[in-house]
Amino acid sequence: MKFQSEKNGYVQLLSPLDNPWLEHIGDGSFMIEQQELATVRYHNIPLMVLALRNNAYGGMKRDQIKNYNGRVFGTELFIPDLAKLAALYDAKGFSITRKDELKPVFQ
Ligand SMILES: Cc1ncc(C[n+]2csc(CCOP(=O)(O)OP(=O)(O)O)c2C)c(N)n1
Repeated sequence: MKFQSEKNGYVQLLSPLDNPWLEHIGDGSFMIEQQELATVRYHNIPLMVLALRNNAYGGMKRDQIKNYNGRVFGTELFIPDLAKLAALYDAKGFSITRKDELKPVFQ
């Protein structure tokens, strides 16, 4: 699957599935769209997802702290075990906390 950004900002599907894809995403955004893993599973799309975990809509939380006198509302999240969630969609899930754990997971 290849996507190419166009000058006017939209994204277009250029070719059928051919290469594995890596998506990197925040844990909050992942939770909003995680049901798309069902589509990925249904069509056997070769996708890897790297979800960065901070248990928050981090950018929004930062802006609340900075611009609203530290008043944080609705931006701290409960995020379940995403490796277990992956397993429910027949995907392999790994939880890592250190940089040196990354390479073995990709291999
Ligand atoms: C469907 C949808 N709903 C809401 C938003 C608004 N939105 C933009 S970024 C974001 C969350 C970002 O949190 P996270 O992905 O955890 O990244 P972080 O800021 O922590 O790095 C949200 C809810 C969106 N982009 N798309």
